This record gives sequence, C-alpha cells and structure tokens, in this order.
Amino acid sequence: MIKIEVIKGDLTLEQTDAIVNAANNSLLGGGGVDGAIHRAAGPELLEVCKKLNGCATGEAKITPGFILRSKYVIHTVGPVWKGGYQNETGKLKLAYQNSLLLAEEYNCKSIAFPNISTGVYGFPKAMAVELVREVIDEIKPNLKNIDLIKFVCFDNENFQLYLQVFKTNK
Ligand code: AR6
Repeated sequence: MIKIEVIKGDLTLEQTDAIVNAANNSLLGGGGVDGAIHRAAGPELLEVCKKLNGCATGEAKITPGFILRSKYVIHTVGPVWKGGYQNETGKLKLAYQNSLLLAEEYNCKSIAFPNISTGVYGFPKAMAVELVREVIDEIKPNLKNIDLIKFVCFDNENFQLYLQVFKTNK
C-alpha cells in the first residue's frame, strides 16, 4: 500500500530517499526549486550534473543528494506550457512516471515531488494535479519498493488543489 502525503513547505528539507528536481534541459541549475536544490545540496551537485549531458523533456536522471537530507536527487524536466498544443500533458506525465521508475530502480522507499512545470514553465496548476493523480493511479501496481510519495507544495494554490485531489488517499 503506497501512502500519499501532501504538505506545504520547502522540498530541500525533505528526508525522503529521493527528492525530485524540476530542472531544465541543461541540468545546470536555474531559479525556483532547481536553484533551491542546488544551493542546499552544495557545489558538488553542479559538478556531477555537468557530466550528465542534459536531460530531454519528460526524461529523468539521478545524482547523489550530497549535503541534502535525501540520498538522491532525481532531475526531471517538465514541459513549458505552450497553450496545450505541444503534448504538454503527455510530457508532464512522462516526467512524473520516469522519476518514479528511476526511484524504484534505485530501491528508494520514499520520494518527494515539487509541483513540476507549474512555476516558471506556466503549466496550469489544476490540470497538472489531475495528471499527477492519473500517473499515480496508473503506475501504482508497478511500484514494489516505494511506499511513500510526498507532494511538497510551495504556493498555497497548489497546496489547496493537492489537498482536494488527494484527500481520499490520505
Ligand atoms: N520547495 C518546493 N517547491 C518549490 C520551491 C521549494 N524550495 N521553490 C519553488 N517551488 P519552478 P518549473 C515550487 O519555477 O515551472 C527553473 O529555473 C514553485 O512554487 O521551480 O518546472 C528550472 O531551472 C512551483 O510550484 O519549476 C527551469 O528552467 C514549483 O516549485 C524552470 O525553472 C515549480 O516551479 C522550470 O520551471
């Protein structure tokens, strides 16, 4: 049975086995949650990211967490919202799916996500949380190691949306 938790807070403080970074294709850092993770993990994170050759949208790559409390950072890249005409929904689902599968592969028992693409990348928040719920429902039977999935919301709008959508699983 997988437990789903929704909290409001700072992802960089999480103690889950993995935290997920909402990165960009370069994997060389940026603003938002990406910048916060790089600051909190220390400069070694950037050095390792430089060797990864970037990351395609919807894919995921893993690094150590360095001085973070979590063992791993899973870097994924969500889509930039372009009005819904460029399969942004499919790409966002892939970002969550591939992050979960990578965590599973690395024997993580717990993973924490930010609200990928809903900041600078402009993905509509209500639409995003519905897609996240779909991904979790679809992928659950394939997860053998993960028993805790946390959604760490930073802004109040996402927090309220996640509470509504995931209340039955709490
Ligand atoms: N903990 C949890 N969530 C956070 C934190 C934090 N410390 N800081 C921000 N958020 P964004 P995106 C939330 O813009 O839309 C970067 O520059 C934020 O409120 O970080 O996927 C990358 O390098 C929002 O709900 O990511 C890319 O260039 C969510 O994290 C680009 O932004 C995602 O907002 C990616 O854009």
